[in-house]
Amino acid sequence: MLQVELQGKPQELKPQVMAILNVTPDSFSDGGKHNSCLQAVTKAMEMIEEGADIIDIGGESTRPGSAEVSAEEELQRVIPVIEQLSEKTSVPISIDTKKTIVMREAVSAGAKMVNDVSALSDKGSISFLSSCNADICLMHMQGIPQTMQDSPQYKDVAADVKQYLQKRIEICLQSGISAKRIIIDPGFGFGKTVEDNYRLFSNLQQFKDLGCRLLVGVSRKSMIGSVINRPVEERVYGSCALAALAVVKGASIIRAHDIKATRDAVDLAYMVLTN
Ligand code: 9MG
Repeated sequence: MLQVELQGKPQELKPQVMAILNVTPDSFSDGGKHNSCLQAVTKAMEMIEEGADIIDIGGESTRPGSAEVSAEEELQRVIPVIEQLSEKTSVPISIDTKKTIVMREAVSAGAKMVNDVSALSDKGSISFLSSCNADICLMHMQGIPQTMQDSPQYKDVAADVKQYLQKRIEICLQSGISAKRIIIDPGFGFGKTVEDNYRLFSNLQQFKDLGCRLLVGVSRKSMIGSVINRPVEERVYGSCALAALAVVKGASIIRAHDIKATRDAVDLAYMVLTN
């Protein structure tokens, strides 16, 4: 967790809940682009009411097996939502994208953070981030979403992921992006077996050595379903259990679907941590 000095004593900063707002065609049912934009903004405002600190807007699915969409399509999905939402709230908006062009347009529409599951692999993304003030989440992924779960391979999953993130941080620092703006994420479920995910989770505290805020995204993921044997719509309690544990292990940001429940879990874990 991020530390600040208060009256000479280091104080933990309260962990944040990042709300997931997918704006893919299957997210908001009935017709028309305008209608779904309105529904997305309404959903975001509800999640803010429930305690979200950041809204993470994504127009391309990163689920295992999902297909890529064009930049034009992604822009059409996310930009109107960012424009309208940033008129209504000062809660920071994050853009979940791998594409430099989408990052650029989203930041000029009002996004304050870039969440990139490819850790700035697209051409021009590092130089764009070094030219603006947006925060950046660098996530680890082995492979690409279409095939990443086919046969993940690691020598030592925690050490390998940590080494990768350290290299990505170094590249950012060399490009003038300060550590304060960088958030790291081990990427649960992105090219990892269930065992890899739990080994990573057990070693989460080691990632704090890298000197950046740590984001954890496990909400409703199959690593939870495979242990408690429940379908995706029944994974709220499991997601909250891991959210609380992640806070105790040093996470500063929890990415989640179920905001009310996650807020409670995070606040209680934080209470334990600070007493
Ligand atoms: C987009 N997305 C889906 N899962 C994610 C996770 O675990 N972390 C981050 N940063 N983004 C994610």
